[in-house]
Amino acid sequence: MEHSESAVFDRAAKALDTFEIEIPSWGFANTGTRFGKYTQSAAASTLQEKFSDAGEVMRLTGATPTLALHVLWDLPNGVRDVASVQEQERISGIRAGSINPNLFQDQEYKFGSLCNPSSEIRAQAMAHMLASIEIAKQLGSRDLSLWLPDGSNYPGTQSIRKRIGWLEEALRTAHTHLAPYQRLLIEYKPFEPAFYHTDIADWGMSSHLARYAGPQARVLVDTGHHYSSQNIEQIVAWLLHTGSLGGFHFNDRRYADDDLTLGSIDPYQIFRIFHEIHAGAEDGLALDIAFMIDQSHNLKGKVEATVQTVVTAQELWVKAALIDREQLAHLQQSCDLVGAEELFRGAFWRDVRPLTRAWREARGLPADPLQALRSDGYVERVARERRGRESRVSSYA
Ligand code: LRH
Ligand code: MN
Repeated sequence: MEHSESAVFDRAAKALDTFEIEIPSWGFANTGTRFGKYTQSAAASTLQEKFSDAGEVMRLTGATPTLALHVLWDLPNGVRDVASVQEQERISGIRAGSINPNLFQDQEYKFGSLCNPSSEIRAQAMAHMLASIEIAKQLGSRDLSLWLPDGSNYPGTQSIRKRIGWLEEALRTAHTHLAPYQRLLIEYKPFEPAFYHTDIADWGMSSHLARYAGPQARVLVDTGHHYSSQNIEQIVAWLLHTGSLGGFHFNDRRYADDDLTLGSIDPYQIFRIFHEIHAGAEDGLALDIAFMIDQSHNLKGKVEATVQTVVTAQELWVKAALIDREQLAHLQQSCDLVGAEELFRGAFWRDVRPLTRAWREARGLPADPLQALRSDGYVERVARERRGRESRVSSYA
């Protein structure tokens, strides 16, 4: 790999030019934990406000052209709300991204949705899945991103294998309703809200269900959905190798599914994941990976936390892009452990902020998006406009 300053900048610019990350509408809403929700006057609660905030993040970063939508939170009237989403797309210049069904709020889903022992309730859940796919079709959204809270809290209280059978059939049926360009992303999570078994608990279960459902189904990796001792980049390597990686929900955590901002606890984790992806691309793997953020900003300013997250993701993406993988391959082949580690970790230590700043200036973007946000008055303006509506807290967490 060439190491001249211009070659390094070109490599960084090439990586940043193709780096896009989707932001979640729910990241702009008032959220909290079961112990409390600390509302913010600038928080978004309407579709217009969520698309407006997404537009501000795109204006400052140039890397977030799409907004993930959660059906019951953003389209409470189902397909009838598609026109209002399209209206906001026109006004904000932000496109609707992945469509996320809500199979975790209705009282009927106490014992599960697609895995519920009641065939009536399974049918109700399937109806919501198909309505979500129809919404995605009308919006031209490619990804139907599915997370199920389904599971149980006590041993012996549910048939795990019966639930697998119901799930296989449901996802295969859903797959038959996808348009040819669409994908079904299957997100796994080891626990919460279920605390004995979760029906889609790990990458193996999600991979099987994707294969069983059909060729347009893939695995979605939420970085917060792993036991703390799990090697997530190894899972990513396996999913790249088996061609079943569809996308990521990026966030960070110290303990469980904490949904903290990306890179706030373990930035090296995301760097190691990004390395696997760059390596896969350089080895010619046909990659089609949706990068998405899935966080809840309970304490940080919501637009600020989102801009901070995008900037951090861009920096970690460039650090990993600048690894001299040719040289690394030699050191790995010769088992020069310290040599390989120093090269690998050295890329992580590298301060790439001068490169990302120069790339932004070259693309007509603010060199420091966070600083630009702090001085452009957007948050103060929307806080004035939205003051007095803090109480409208979304039902998320
Ligand atoms: C579940 C999850 C899922 C979403 C929700 C907002 O923990 O990660 O992706 O539906 O958060
Ligand atoms: Mn998620």
